[in-house]
Amino acid sequence: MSEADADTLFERIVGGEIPADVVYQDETTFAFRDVRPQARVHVLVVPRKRYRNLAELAAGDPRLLSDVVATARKVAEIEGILESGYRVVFNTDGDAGQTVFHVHAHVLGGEPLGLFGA
Ligand code: DGP
Repeated sequence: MSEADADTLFERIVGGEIPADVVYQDETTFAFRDVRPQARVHVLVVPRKRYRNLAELAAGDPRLLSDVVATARKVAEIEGILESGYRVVFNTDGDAGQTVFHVHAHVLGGEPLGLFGA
């Protein structure tokens, strides 16, 4: 995939142009299953409006960031992992391994998760 394709990938998923397993959507956010799940539950939450990464979203529209986090909670509720626990990860740029430059929260759970960075 070219860099430009990777940049617009999630916009095309949000727009329905590329199919995805949608878990939840509302006016400002969109949640769908990760195509390469790293846990029994692995859902991506994106704002409909594209920001490149967490740093740009936090600086540009903190309210929209709070919508993304609220949607992560909704996803946990829908997936039945609110009580058992879940992890929210925003990979941000190079060392974190971000590959798609449309900010997204990974919502992970449904099983015990390994210790981070171990
Ligand atoms: P990150 O490394 O944080 O940028 O994560 C990007 C995630 O996006 C990665 O876990 C795999 C997922 N992904 C990539 N392409 C697609 C796709 O076409 N559909 C779906 N559902 N997920 C994708």
